[in-house]
Amino acid sequence: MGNEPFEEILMGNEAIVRAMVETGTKVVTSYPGSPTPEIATAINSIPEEKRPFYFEFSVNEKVASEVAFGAAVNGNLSCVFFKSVGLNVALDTVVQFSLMNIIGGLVIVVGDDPGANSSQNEQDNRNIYHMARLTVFEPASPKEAYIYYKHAAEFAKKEQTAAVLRLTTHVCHAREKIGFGALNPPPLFRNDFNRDNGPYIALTSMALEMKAGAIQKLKQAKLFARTKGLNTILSSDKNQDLGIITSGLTYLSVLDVLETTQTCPDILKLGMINPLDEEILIDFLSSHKQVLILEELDNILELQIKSLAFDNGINTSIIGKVDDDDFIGEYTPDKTLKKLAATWPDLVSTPANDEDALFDVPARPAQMCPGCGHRSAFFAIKKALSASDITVADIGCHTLGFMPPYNMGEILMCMGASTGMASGLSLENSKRVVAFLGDSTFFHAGLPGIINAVFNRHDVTLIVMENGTTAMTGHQDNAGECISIEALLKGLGIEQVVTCDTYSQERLTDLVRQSLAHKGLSVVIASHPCMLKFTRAQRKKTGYIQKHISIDQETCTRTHACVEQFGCPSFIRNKDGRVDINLDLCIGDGSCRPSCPEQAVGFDREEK
Ligand SMILES: Cc1ncc(C[n+]2csc(CCOP(=O)(O)OP(=O)(O)O)c2C)c(N)n1
Repeated sequence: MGNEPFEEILMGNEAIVRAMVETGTKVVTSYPGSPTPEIATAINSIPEEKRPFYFEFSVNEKVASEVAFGAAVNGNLSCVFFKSVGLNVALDTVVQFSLMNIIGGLVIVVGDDPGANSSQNEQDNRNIYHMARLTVFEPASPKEAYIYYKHAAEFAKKEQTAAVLRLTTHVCHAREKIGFGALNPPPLFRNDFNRDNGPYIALTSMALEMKAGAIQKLKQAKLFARTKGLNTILSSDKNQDLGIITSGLTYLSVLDVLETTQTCPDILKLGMINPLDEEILIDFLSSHKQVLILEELDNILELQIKSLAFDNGINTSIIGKVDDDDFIGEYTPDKTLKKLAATWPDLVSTPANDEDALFDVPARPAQMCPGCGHRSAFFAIKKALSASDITVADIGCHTLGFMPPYNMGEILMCMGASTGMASGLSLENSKRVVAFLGDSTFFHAGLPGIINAVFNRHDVTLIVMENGTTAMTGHQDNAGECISIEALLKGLGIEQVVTCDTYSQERLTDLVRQSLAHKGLSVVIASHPCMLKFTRAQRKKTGYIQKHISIDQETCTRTHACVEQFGCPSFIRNKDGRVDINLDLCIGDGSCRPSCPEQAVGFDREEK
């Protein structure tokens, strides 16, 4: 990263890191989650000694927000970033931010995920910013993500507050050529915390006084948006009757669709979506006969704009969401085209049959990687369970245990919820209840459920799926690197805590049986390093030779236990029943070998 201005094609997530450096951001914190983890990858690509700010992965989004806040009230411009549902975890803290005098300024980058591409829901966090009285900047492209981060930082510093940079999946992941600014020498770390900069204790009447301050800062936000020209009108001058109000990526979808039309409605693009600038909206509404509001997910803009029109006696016809489908999924150009065609058939023609546009691509379900320790764990644990046992999943790579052939994990909620749900299910229940939990999730939100089970003596067997990393989101570090989960659980007074490598499948089956027989909370730590991370590291070493598994075709009786019970994607079952190994996938770990009753699965000749 040079000091001079330059141009480069970068992802939105990467461009934000340059903006952090250019604005003199001093402290950055996060808990990983799509669509934002590449922000951390870009940060980590700067060697620590050259990085002009402090960065940490905190144990969860709430703690990450608190660390960034602490640094910001000490006078340092700070940033916290996480995914959509991360805001749920952080909310108890984040909802207080607008009440505080954050002297250094704080930027909260949240990646929403319309389409639930990599999330357990597609919640629209714009609902929350209104309640939390937070100013929200919404870029439409990677270039704008870079520019709007700088706006958010400037505003947060100026008003001594927190501001949100709202991203969505494709703004994070798209790539665009961006012109970057010059770097000034990084500011020094500040230690300016002083209670007189507060009040910082929001209790009783102070909370109300502080709320009045939050309302004032939102008014300043509207002025800031005007000075920066964040809410802009794109006018073709040909069609003054029709207008569109939109924001974020949907704006680009609208441009895409309207590229082919003869006339183009005027477009009001909102770059600041909370608070809304009533003045520009009233002007726009009053000067058009019909206005279509195009927004992904909920009808947040629509409800506010309709109420604004009502209060101001504006008769413009305002069209928002019409059917349930309008609330679901991404506003891709296809979907936007359909919506525009349904609203203004004379302007945009109805798209040809959908089927024509689809490629016939076979579905490719998510699955665990070859050699994944979780697969060995599920294979072994299944042998210890009976059909009546209830299995409760948690979020992580191990969630995939719900799929065939393992079929373990019949209910899933959110990170860390498995032990609590299992406790509830175990009450007055003759069925045994087994919960699963990943190691990163253990520290993130898993511990309170475990402590609750100890405290209230719930009869649950918990299996901690320990792989030494936060695998699902791209191998980020977690607290398990320096804190022993086994020691921690023993310290909580849990009597039955055992650890087993998941490749020792017979032993793991035995330990799960023993733990199920134990009354109260019992824990099995099913441990094996993430093999994707491990093999990647191995391949970087010189002289590394890839091992493979081979099948002795003379011994193989074609029972297919390897395919049907172990289910590693490296096995290929041919039409004639013969099983082969896909050498591009197989990592030669051998964890599949115990699955063959005939012992026909061995290592390839080279390794014997
Ligand atoms: C509140 C929240 N934050 C972040 C995520 C993204 N996420 C999904 S699973 C996961 C953690 C996975 O790590 P771990 O528990 O160790 O299981 P593994 O994938 O390694 O098996 C994360 C961070 C999420 N779903 N919810």
